[in-house]
Amino acid sequence: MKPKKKNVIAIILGGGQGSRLYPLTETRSKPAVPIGGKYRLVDIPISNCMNSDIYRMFVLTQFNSASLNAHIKNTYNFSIFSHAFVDILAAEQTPDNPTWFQGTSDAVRQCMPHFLNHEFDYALILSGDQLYQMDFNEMLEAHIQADADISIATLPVNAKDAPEFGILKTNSESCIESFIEKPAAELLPDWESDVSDEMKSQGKHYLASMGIYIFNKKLLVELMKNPNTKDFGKEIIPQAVGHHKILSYQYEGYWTDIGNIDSFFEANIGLTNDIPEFNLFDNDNKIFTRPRLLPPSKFQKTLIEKSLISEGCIIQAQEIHKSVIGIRSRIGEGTVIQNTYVMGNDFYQSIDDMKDDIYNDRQLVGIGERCFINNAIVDKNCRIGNDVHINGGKHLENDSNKLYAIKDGIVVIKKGAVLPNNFTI
Ligand code: ADQ
Ligand code: ADP
Repeated sequence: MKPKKKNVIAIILGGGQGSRLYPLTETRSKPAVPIGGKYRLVDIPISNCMNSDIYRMFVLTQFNSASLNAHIKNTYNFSIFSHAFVDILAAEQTPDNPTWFQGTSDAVRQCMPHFLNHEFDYALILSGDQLYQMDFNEMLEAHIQADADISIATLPVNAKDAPEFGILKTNSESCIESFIEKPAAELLPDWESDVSDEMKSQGKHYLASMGIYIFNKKLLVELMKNPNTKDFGKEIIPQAVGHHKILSYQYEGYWTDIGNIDSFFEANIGLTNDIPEFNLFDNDNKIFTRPRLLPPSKFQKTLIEKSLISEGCIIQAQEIHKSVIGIRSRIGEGTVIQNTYVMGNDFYQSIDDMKDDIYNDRQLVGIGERCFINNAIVDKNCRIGNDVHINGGKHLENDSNKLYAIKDGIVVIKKGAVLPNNFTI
C-alpha cells in the first residue's frame, strides 16, 4: 500500500557548537539567534514546515538554552486536539552515548529513539541556518512519484561557491550518480552539470546540495544503525550513492546559508532592499514567531531610509539608513545608524531605573545620543553610551574581546555589552 503523503516528521538540525556565528552564539544556541528584528533562526525552518502542512517537528541542538526553550514554548503552542508539536532535543549524555553530537547524522542517530515514538513514513531533514521559503510538499510529491529512497534538494551554484557545498551529478532521470562533499576548486571541472540556459547565463554550472533531505523511514533506521558514520554530507550521502535511489529535487528560488557572521549580516541587511529576495510580506508564506503584544514604535523627527523597524521601539535618532532595528530598541537623539542590525532589547527600563542609572553615571539600555554606528551588529540588551563611534569595514582586522568581536569587517557588539561614552572602534 502506498504510504500516506502527509506522514512526515521534520528534523531540524539546529546547530553544532555554532562557532562560525560567534559571538552571537556565546550565550545562546544557534536556533535562538535573533534574525530580522523580531524572529529567531529556528522560526525559518519551522515556518517552512507549517506552510507545507508539516506539523511534527524536532529541533536538534548541541546545547540547550533558556532562550530557545522560552521561544519554542511561548510561540508554538498547538491545540491539544492536533498532533502538532515542536520538540527540542538537546545532546544528552546517556550510558550508550557518552558524547555530544559528533556531526549531523550522529545527532539524528542519537535522537532516533525519540523519532521512533511517532508514526511516520518519511523524515524531512533540514538545516537550521538557511534563509528560504520552500514548499516541502512539492519535494515530497516528487520523492513519492520517483519512488526514491532519498531525495536531496539541490540548486545550481557558481565555481566560487561550489567548494562550500556538497556537489553532485545526476542522470537523465534526475537521480544522483555521484556526489562529492565540498570539492577543492581544482576538482571542479569534473563536476559540471547540464543546467538550464538561465542558470548557465549566471555562471551556475554546478548542482549543489542544499542540505535538505527526505529519507524513507526504513532506510533511515537502517543507515542510523552504523555508529561510525557521523555526517550526512561527508559519509551518509556519498556512501548511499550507487546503492540507493537518490533523487535530486532542483530548486531555483532564493536560498542562502546564514551560517557565518558575514552571511548572517548580509541576509539581515538584504531584508531592507526595495524588493528583498526573502519576502516577509507574503500572505501565503508567513514567518511565524512569538506574538509579543508590543506597543507601536514611536519616532521623533528621524530620517529613515530603506530600513525595517520592529515593534515597541522608542527612536529619537537623527538618521537610520539600510538597517534592521529590533524589538524594544531605544535610540537617542542625534544618533546616526547605517548598514547595521540592532537586535533590540528583551525589556524596557522603568523611569526610576533610568533615573538611577543617570544619577550613577551608568549607560542606559539601548543606544545613546550623538552616536555613529556603521557596518555593525548590536546584540540584545547592550548599553551604548553617548558619542560612541563604531565604524565597521574592511579596514578593521579580525578581533575579539569582552565587549565586541570583529569578523570580516563587521563589528559585533556582544549581548549586554556596556560601551562607555565616547567609545570608538
Ligand atoms: P554544512 O552546512 O557545512 O554542509 P554542517 O556544518 O554539517 O554542514 O551543517 C548542516 C546543518 O546541521 C546546519 O544547520 C548546522 O547548524 C547543523 N549541525 C551541524 N552539526 C550539528 C550537530 N552536531 N548537532 C545538530 N545540528 C548540527 C551541509 C551539507 C552539504 C550541503 C550544505 C548546504 O553537508 O552537502 O551542500 O549543507 O548548506
Ligand atoms: P536572547 O534573546 O539573547 O536569547 P533570552 O531569550 O534568554 O535572550 O532572554 C529574553 C528574555 O529574558 C525576555 O523574555 C525577558 O523577559 C528576559 N529578560 C532578560 N533580561 C532581563 C532584564 N534585565 N529584565 C527583565 N527581563 C529580562
